[in-house]
Amino acid sequence: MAVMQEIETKLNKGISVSSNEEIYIALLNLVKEKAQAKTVSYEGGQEGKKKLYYISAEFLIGKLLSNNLINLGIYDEVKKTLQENGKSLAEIEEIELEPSLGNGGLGRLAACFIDSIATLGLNGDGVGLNYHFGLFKQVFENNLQLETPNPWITPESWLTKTEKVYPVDFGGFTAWSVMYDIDVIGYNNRTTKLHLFDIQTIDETIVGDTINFDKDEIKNNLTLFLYPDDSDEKGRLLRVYQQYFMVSNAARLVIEEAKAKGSNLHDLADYAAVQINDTHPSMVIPELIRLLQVEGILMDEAIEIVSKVCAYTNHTILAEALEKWPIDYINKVAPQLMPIIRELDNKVRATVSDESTYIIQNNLVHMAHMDIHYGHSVNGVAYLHTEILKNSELNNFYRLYPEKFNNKTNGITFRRWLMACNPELSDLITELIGDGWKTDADELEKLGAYVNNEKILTRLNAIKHEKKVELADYLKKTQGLEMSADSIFDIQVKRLHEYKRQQLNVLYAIHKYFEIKAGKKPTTPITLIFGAKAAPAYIIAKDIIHAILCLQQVINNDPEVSPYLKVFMVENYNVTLGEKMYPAANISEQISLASKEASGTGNMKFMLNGAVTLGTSDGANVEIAELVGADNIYVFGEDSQTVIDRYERGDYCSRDYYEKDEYIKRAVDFIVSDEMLNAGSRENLERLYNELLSKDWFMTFPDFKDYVATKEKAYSDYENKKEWAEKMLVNISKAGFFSSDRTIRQYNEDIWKL
Ligand code: 26V
Repeated sequence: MAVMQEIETKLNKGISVSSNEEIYIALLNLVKEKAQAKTVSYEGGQEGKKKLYYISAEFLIGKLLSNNLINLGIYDEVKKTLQENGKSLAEIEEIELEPSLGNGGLGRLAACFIDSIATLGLNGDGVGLNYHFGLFKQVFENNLQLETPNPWITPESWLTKTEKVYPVDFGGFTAWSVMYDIDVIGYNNRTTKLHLFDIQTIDETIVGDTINFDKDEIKNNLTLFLYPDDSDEKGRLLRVYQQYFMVSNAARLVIEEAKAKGSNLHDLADYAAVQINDTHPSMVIPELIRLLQVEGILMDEAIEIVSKVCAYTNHTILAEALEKWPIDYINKVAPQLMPIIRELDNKVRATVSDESTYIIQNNLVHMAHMDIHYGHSVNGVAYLHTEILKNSELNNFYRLYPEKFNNKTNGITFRRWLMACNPELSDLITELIGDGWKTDADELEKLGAYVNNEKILTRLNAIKHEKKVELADYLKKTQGLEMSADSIFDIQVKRLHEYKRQQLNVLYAIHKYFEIKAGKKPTTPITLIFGAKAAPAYIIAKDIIHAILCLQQVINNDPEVSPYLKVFMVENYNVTLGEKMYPAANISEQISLASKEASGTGNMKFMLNGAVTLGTSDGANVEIAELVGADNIYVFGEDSQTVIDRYERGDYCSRDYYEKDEYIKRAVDFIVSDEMLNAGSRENLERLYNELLSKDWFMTFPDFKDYVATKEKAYSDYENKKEWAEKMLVNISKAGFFSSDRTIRQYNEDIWKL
């Protein structure tokens, strides 16, 4: 049946006489039906014996309609059909609410991975939690971030309620789960599933206008929010409840599905691979051991089986982000796990002399230690990151188990991050090299043949300009921000964290403001765009947001400066906004302190869309630099070893830099100037000022001078439109390596072996 008829059958009337809401629901149900038709079954002989369970506390999937239409191969037809009936697919997409089921990179990576798993036709599902509100929605008031609830579940949604329910035993009470599924539609391939577990007794009415709620009644609140505020005891405890609920359900699913395929559980590793995405799902190890014991398998064998099934991915080297749960918490939440965890720890103590690797230390359970001792694989997420894990952060473990360590450089799905968000560029690429790149990303290399082709370079520039106009229009309409597409779009979008150093970009903006006042005007005006959410309890991160918003007010209202420099902070940066921002960027800011950003994936999205990176030698930037060559990236700052050594010596003194460098002093002092204090709050601005002067823990001052010089070089190179377009083209042509299809192939070859 033609798509037109299919939609109208769902609508039970003509498209042209239907509302956008009705059409959205018709499309949603049509897609679900088509997805269902592409699921495969073990009984049907199409599904393999071994299955991957990618367990993750976060799946930042973003809106699904467009992506699903693309992966089903009907996007163009639907768009055209709607157009012919006076409707706009873009407007219909606006109706869908974004499920914000993740914080940032880690959650978005999981979403890219399940897309690639389905696209490669691999037998693997995602397993996570069905948060009702997800991450908070960010609103700005008085130049400050406020957090409000962000509901996304509507009566008709991508969720399908399944029959699967499990009792989960917590200390003192039992709660029943219910499993919801979201179809994961591979590009021209099969459908797999994202299983999201919910608690049957969830009570949304607990939530009012804020993200504060009664954290006591676990039965009613377990899946309300993603990572609720963990600055207080109850919040942290709730997080342990969430984690145990997630893995207990996952473990049952693993065992049940393996048994259904004929496993006797002694051979579980032939039926299941479990990927532990950071330490949030680590309790799956003792939980699986426990369930195997319930099934009659003895402890030692159960441990051996589980070790063959489980593999762990590390996503950060920040010590404060490595989870360590008090024994008391685990005893309260899941007392049945503690004897098993003790046994696991005792076995380590009996055989390993290095005490730093023990699982239980000072009454804390080190989750990553459990994963490394009792999983068969430990991987980092970029070359440099894995090297740092092996040689510094996890060196004690690397010496015990060198064979377990491996690198899997992150990737992104090109379906969402090019085909869907930048159809103009996607079409140009296909026109030039055919559409093989859509399934074999390495084919993008063929674009290299066009680096000297002026016509193509001109078209590339035209597309970039068009995407800038689109972004400018969108931000004007939705947020009242006014920017000119004729300026340089220099964009930094990512979570707000001191190590990512948005504050360094802020210091640059202030520096430039003074330079312009002094008469040094840029040839092309500069637009600095930020987007970032700060964790609700992360005080300094919120102060940095405050500083950016104050600066936006001061600079954009200064008639002397604003024709040449503007600063914007977009509100509520999320996947949907990212899809509009990456294609519009000229410069991609990746300025984390070297050694601190495990990989980054935004850097890849910018590159793929023809932005040129301005970055430190950190995370995957290192691999980008190697691929594109020194002429096509702007690298600055100290390298990771210099940084690691300085931390080791502990002799960094930010005040020394401040006193010796007049430009640093001028920029830092401006944070508490009358202009800024007029726009904002003394308390926040002084706190940031003092933090930089007394700590600057992430060493912005040592990199400041090089950052300014390198950024100026990039801006001046931008003036040569042709050469800049060449850089864009080289970046796009070398981006194939960062397809998550490549990453997933490597996970499968080295770890899962499906
Ligand atoms: C978590 C926390 C929690 C509490 C205190 C501070 C803090 C700081 C960082 C984190 C991040 C946890 C893990 C994470 O999201 N890592 C990100 O994973 C991405 C996908 O691998 C990677 O691209 C990013 O570089 C990495 O930061």
